[in-house]
Amino acid sequence: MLSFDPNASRMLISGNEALALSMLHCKVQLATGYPGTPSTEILENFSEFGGKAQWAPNEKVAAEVALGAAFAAARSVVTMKHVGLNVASDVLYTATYSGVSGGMVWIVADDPGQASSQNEQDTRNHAKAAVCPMFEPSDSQDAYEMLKTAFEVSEKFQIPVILRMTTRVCHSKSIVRPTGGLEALTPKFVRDIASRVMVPGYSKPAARRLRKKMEDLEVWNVQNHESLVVEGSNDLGIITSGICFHHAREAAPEASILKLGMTYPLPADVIRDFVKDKKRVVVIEENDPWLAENIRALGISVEAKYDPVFRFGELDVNRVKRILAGEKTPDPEAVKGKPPALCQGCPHQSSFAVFKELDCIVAGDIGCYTLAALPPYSAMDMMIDMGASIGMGLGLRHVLPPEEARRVVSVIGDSTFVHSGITGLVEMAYNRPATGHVVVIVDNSITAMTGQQEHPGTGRKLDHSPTYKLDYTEIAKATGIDNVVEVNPVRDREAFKTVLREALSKNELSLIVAKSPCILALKSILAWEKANKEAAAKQEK
Ligand SMILES: Cc1ncc(C[n+]2csc(CCOP(=O)(O)OP(=O)(O)O)c2C)c(N)n1
Ligand code: SF4
Repeated sequence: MLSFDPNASRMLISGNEALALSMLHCKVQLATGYPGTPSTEILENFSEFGGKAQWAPNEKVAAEVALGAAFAAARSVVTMKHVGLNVASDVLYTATYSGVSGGMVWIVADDPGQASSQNEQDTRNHAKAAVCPMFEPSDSQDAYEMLKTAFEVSEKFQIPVILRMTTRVCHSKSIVRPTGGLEALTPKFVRDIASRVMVPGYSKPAARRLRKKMEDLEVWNVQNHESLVVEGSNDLGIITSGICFHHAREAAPEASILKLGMTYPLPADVIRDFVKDKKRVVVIEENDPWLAENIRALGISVEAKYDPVFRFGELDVNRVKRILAGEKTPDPEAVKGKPPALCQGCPHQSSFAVFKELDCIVAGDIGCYTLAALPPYSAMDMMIDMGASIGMGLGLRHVLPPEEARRVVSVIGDSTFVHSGITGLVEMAYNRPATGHVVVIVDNSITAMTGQQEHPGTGRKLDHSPTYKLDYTEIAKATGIDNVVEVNPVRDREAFKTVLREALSKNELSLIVAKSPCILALKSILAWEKANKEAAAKQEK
């Protein structure tokens, strides 16, 4: 539900809300993505504004859909969290070669400090490796403006552009004054096989064209001065980007600051000009020392943060002060909060109690149910990335002695199964372990961990309207799984235990769908279903 009036001239909104507003003003024709904290609300807000927003099964598919729209000369956005870009990187690394006909912006949200992520990777490495121009907003107004500029760049240079957000910029509220958007584009298809079919004969010249675009883009970055210089003392200069700009201003109000807006390609001449009269220049940035390393690679001497201490976690004003003071001591121990836990009455509790009772070796996956790795359950033995449970479980089955292999079960959420579990089933039937294998989909009928998003298995779209519902049982049968059983682990815990025990004892391939809704989402699910039924009945009349 929107908490502000999108037509106001001044509003206090989050970075994610500012992006959705800017997407509306920029007349984005299609926005796709896959949920992931801290990026999820961008599409939800855009949909509430009446924009065309849709969840894809995963980030790779989302990026491909958005790319197709940009090939058809439309303006498109794809959203994801940082690890989502790993899934979609296969698209990005060649889409920069092919270029686009319309405008395409990849909004990728990093999570320094790992508020809700399995790692702390830095998207800026992907931007450089994929040769993709990149902007880094520092607050909501920046997010609003830079999306527009990102489209201008994308359309002028016919290239996808990354807008790199971070948790603090996504979720903090600051003032936005809308400044107007862009003229609408008119989608049309113009055949251009040499630019769009990346076989070596066409991709080799495309690679050269891309490098030339980056040279031109650097000139554009210098001339358009997407950077901001805050004049101050020549004793201390700070080069920064994103949220760190605000921390740096507060930590060192006397310093001169160069805030970089477009951080790839870097505006080398702007940086040289900034450092030339400064006695000392320090780079302030979260995550990897990416700016510092790339500025040094230009032959410009700058100080970087002390890496072993300041590479991890978000920065704040105190930590920036410590960096500027050249401190190398570890941060004071943070006060430990209450560890996260499954909600009271969560259906995952029943499933994991059974895995524990049966002494299963659980190859796990990502979702609310990952919390079952913590006490009191301690019932998940591994978790690496979305969809990995099935492959890892199969690997264990292939090498462990039979009596141990028969304890192995792969446990995966419903959204995660659709995201990247289906190919695991294909592998399971293709390279069948001697002891067979057992996969359990802990199906709570929603993407709970990121805040109750729909997915193809719920039968509802992003705006909760009805659509085709994926049938896990039919998928399993079609991929060659021997046994498929659906059981409610909450209402029928003993039946679930019996089904699982039997499946583990056979040398066969089994899929168990442990179906019981997320209790936090249940009320909303019932309301959406009721509204859809009523709408269908109205249409029939
Ligand atoms: C590649 C990637 N994309 C997105 C995410 C964010 N994320 C983590 S788990 C998850 C899905 C959780 O849904 P589900 O599997 O249904 O489990 P539930 O939380 O409902 O128990 C998402 C979107 C991620 N960690 N990695
Ligand atoms: S949100 Fe739903 S799935 Fe997640 S812990 Fe709570 S009840 Fe369980």
